This record gives sequence, C-alpha cells and structure tokens, in this order.
Amino acid sequence: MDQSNRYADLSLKEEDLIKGGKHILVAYKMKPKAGTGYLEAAAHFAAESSTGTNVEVSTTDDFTKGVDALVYHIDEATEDMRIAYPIDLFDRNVIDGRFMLVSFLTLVIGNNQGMGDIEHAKMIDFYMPDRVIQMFDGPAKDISDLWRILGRPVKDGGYIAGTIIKPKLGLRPEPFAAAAYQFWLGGDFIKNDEPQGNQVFAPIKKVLPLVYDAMKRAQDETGQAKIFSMNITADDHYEMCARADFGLETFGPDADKLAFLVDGYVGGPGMVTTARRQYPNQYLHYHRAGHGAVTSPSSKRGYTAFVLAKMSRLQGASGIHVGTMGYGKMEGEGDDKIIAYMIERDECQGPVYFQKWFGMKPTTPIISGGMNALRLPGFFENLGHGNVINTAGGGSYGHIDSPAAGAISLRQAYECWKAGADPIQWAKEHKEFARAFESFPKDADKLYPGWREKIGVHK
Ligand code: CAP
Ligand code: MG
Repeated sequence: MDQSNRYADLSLKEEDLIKGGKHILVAYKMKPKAGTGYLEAAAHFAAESSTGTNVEVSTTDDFTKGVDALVYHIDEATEDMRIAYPIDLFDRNVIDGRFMLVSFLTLVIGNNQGMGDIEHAKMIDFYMPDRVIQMFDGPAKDISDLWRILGRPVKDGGYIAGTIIKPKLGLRPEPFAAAAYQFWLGGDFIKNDEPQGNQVFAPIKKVLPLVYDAMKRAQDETGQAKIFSMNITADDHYEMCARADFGLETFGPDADKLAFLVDGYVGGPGMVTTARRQYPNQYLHYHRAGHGAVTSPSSKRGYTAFVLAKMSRLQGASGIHVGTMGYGKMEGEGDDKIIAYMIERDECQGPVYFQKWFGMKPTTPIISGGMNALRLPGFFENLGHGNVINTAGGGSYGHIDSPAAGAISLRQAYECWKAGADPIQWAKEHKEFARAFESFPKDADKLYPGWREKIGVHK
C-alpha cells in the first residue's frame, strides 16, 4: 500500500523544520528492496516508525495524523532519506518529564530495521531541537572535573595518560593491584577492561580495596592524584548500585577519584541512565564494546559510531570511546575526528545536521585501541588537540621497561606533539619514548623508517 500521500511531504523545508523546533530530524542511508518505489518504501518506513502499519486502521483519527512522522527529503541516487519526527511522538518520564533515549531508539531505529520492503537503512545523523536538548540529562561531570582532581588547568587541561588493566581477564586480586600500582607510578588514569567485574578469581570485594591501596601508595610516591574507572556494568540495576556503593565506600575520602564505567552499548540506555542518575557525582565512562555490530562501515543497518557518540552525550556520558581515527587497532579513519568535535563542542556541523548543545556539558573523547607512544603524535596532529583521555593497554604493559615507563612514554609523546618536535629528535632526549621504539618495533619501522640508525639503537 503506497502511504506516501500521508507519510511524506517533500515540500517541507529542512530550515523551516529546524526553525519550528517541533521535530527531531533523522537522516538515513536507505535502500528499498528491488521492485519497491523509493518514496513508497520511505513513506512505509516513516509509518512504521511513528503512527502507522502496513494497512489503514479504523481507529486513526485527525489527531493521530498530526503526529505522523513525515519523509521530507529523498535522493534515491545517494540513498539519502530524511524523516521529521514530531517531538510529541516520543515517550517522556512520568517522574520528571524528561526525554529517554530508549524511546528515540525504539522509534527511529526500531521495527524499521526489519521491514520486508527495505533492503537496509542506517541512521547517519540526527538533529535535536533546543527543547529536546534541554530535556535530556546530559553529562553531570566532564573532563574539567578530572583535570581539577589531577591539578591541571580546568580549561584545556590537556592529555590524560591512561591504561586498561591487562591481561583483559585472568589476574587475581594481588597481581591486578600490582599492575595498577606499576602504571600509576607514571600515569594518571586506569580503567577496568570492559569484561572485568566480579569474576570468581578476582572478587570485587577483594580487588577494590587492594586497588585503592595501590592508588594511595602511588599518590604518595608520585605526589600526584590518580583516577580509577571502575566497571559497574551488570544486568540488574541493584547489582550496579551494589558495586558502585561498594566502590564509593572503599575509596572513601578519595571517592571523587573513582569514575564509573558502563558497557553502554551492550547494556543499553537503562544501564547508562542508572549510572548517570544514581551517581551524578561520579565521572560516567561509557565503553562501547559491541558497537561495531551496527556502527562498522561494513554494516548497512543500525547507526554510525558518530550517532552512537552523539546519543551518549544526550544520555549523560562524561566520556565515551570514539576510536583512534585510523591510528590504532580498531576500524576507523582520520575523518572520524568529527565524532570528537560533536561531543566536545557547544555547536558542530555533523554529516547532515548542524547541532547546537546550548551549554550541555561536553563528553570527553576517550581514545583507546592499540595505541602506544609511537602512534600518538600522528593521532594528535590529526585531531588537532590533546584534551582527551587515552587508555593504552598494550601500549603501557607492552613497554619493555615497565608499565610506568609505558605511561611516561605516552605523556612524552603528547609533549612531543605539543612542542611540534620531530619524534626521532625527541626520542634522543626522552628515554621512555625512545624505548617505546624498541618495545613496538613493527610500529616504529612503519611510522619512523630508519629509526634504529637515527636514534642509535644497534640490536
Ligand atoms: C584496548 C581495549 C579497548 C578497545 C575498545 C581492548 O586495549 O581495552 O576495550 O580499545 O575499542 O580491550 O581492546 P589495548 P574502542 O589498548 O590493549 O588495545 O576504544 O574503539 O571502543
Ligand atoms: Mg578493553
């Protein structure tokens, strides 16, 4: 049934919809099944994503039609389909009237992902009018809170050198805490790896007190504050809270140095909001493990990594992993820097929409995935700044001297970029950075050909 006479209005102008402030706009890459007209498929897509189904129903009245989602732009050649969703379509909290991300997802990327007349559709951008920005939680804490704790300038406080306790799993409490101590002798920030939690060989109630003790010893030894990002991911809201409460109790007077990590993609909006609303005093670290299932460029469904990060800011993530923009081990490319810009700036042009955030706190770009000191200068050059948290697991625990040397090499890489120095020259005056070349010789060969002779390494 062709519903384009109801669920499409190509006379609508995007700038008028934006000015009107009454619609959430969503841009998709959509391809209909062969034999289906493009506008017909798009209109059916909009129907199923708002008030309709595949046939007319007797219960529809005039009010219903007033909240229909409307296709307002199509370009079959580029698979560009844009839909205007009236903001009244979306579910609001009973308790405080706020918007909820789960409703946004259920409508704009819900049933429409499995329709018989759609080959594929992927959300590539969305636009939130100011009233919607006002009515999402947004971040409670941001990187300035971490810079303050670390004794850095609270504006442009720069690079936070971090790691992930490696191996990913298999450390018992004592070696786990020892690994943390060794990194903290040189670095700022440690996170649980995404699957680390309360495994039977590393019960949280044994591990965390040892980690806090390690933090205190490292703080005493270095005279610098340290931060731990504790994984509170769990299916059950009350389990999450039990872990978080134990963490706050354990860290006591240093509770501000405890961030909470949630595996936000696999856990979903409910888990992110549990952390955001139950623990607004803690930095909320959003790990996106699993996102590649929908965000990978090889996936033609779901939504992009850009959309994931933009949604995380609405939910209140203090920081989210944004990938390494082609400089690390995960999928990505230099242009992914737009992901960082969209979540850290107060206004930014996305792939389709220009988004204003009206003062909503920024979400920190967290840079992780195969990073080490050698890869960082190129990364910073591409991004253009170093106001990020970098968590390098292999890049720290794979340093041939020590995890502390690994941490120091990361910071030296940042200083090298900031000074606009040649990394080879910099290596001659910075031992830990130089030893990163020997620690990661394959990267060194690729990034700095002839490095052995130039630095004077002869084995
Ligand atoms: C990195 C990491 C991160 C991934 C996540 C890992 O370890 O801890 O979870 O980077 O990817 O488990 O692989 P390494 P992204 O530093 O040892 O590579 O940040 O792209 O979400
Ligand atoms: Mg990990």
